[in-house]
Amino acid sequence: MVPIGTIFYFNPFHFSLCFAHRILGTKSMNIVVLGPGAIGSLWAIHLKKAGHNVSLWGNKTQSTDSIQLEDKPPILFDNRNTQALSQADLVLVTVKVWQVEHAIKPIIQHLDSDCMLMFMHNGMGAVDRIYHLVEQHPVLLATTTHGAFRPSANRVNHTGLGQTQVGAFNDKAQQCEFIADVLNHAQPEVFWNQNIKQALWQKLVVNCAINPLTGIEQCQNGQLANQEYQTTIEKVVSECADVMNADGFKADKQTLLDTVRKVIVATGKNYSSMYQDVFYNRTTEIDFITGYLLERAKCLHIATPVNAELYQQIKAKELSEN
Ligand code: KPL
Repeated sequence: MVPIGTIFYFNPFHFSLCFAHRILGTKSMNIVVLGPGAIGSLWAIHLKKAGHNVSLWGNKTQSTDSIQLEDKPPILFDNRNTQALSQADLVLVTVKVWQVEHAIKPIIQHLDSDCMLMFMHNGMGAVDRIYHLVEQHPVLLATTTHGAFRPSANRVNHTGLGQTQVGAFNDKAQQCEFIADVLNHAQPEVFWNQNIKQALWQKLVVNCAINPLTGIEQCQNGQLANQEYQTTIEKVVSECADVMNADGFKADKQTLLDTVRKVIVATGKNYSSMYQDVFYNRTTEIDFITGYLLERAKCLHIATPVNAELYQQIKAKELSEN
């Protein structure tokens, strides 16, 4: 039974691109969530509840998998179903940024070339690296401030309401603005952003300021409000703003610093993703967060000594753990 209020969409690439989003009421979307971690699981549940055909593509080998949102009844999904891939209108890629290439390579052969690929992860630069594999598809980038946590393999907790921004990475995706409405209907609020890279840069600055420091200090985000960290945070943000400006993006140092401080307060009780990766001896996202910044800084001849020092400290931790 389809929930009341469900919005249905045609894949616009299967017929008229311009008017597709107006022709509602006929077909729900086929969606595969590639990498159902905390954020992926949250989207899988909400998209399924909104009436779409959602299946998962995760690490587990069994053909079905269930996810439970907080203490609600578990929801069953197909898992690793190649037919679901070949029928997919949208693949939502929510693996960690350093897993993108490994995750995409085996599935791409199964997808229709009109299938949209939406990448939602911390960090930048991963899609540029694999673009040659996906260029025939509409490619979208997304960034979200929803908080999610997986207390166990089949459970997800929604730890903080947030917003999601979506935008086109390539020309073929310029016509996919309707996807923001689809996602907004499932888990608001979702906005289409014509300049998604600007939004991703802003998130990158927040991550450059919070993630390495909390990983090194092994502290909650809120602890970074202490006086002892202010000079480092200010320098991190200032270097980021210089790189952003040189890279052609808008960046005001004070505004960025205010945003970082707001996130530190708003997520004060959180353990950042890098804190957790360091704590559990996992590969961190540093190469695509501070590492991306350093890469752009090198190309643009901008000095970033404080970010470089934080990068080295996290890399040293990664090496000593592996
Ligand atoms: O995105 C985050 C992360 O932990 O990766 C922040 C914004 C720092 C929230 O914890």
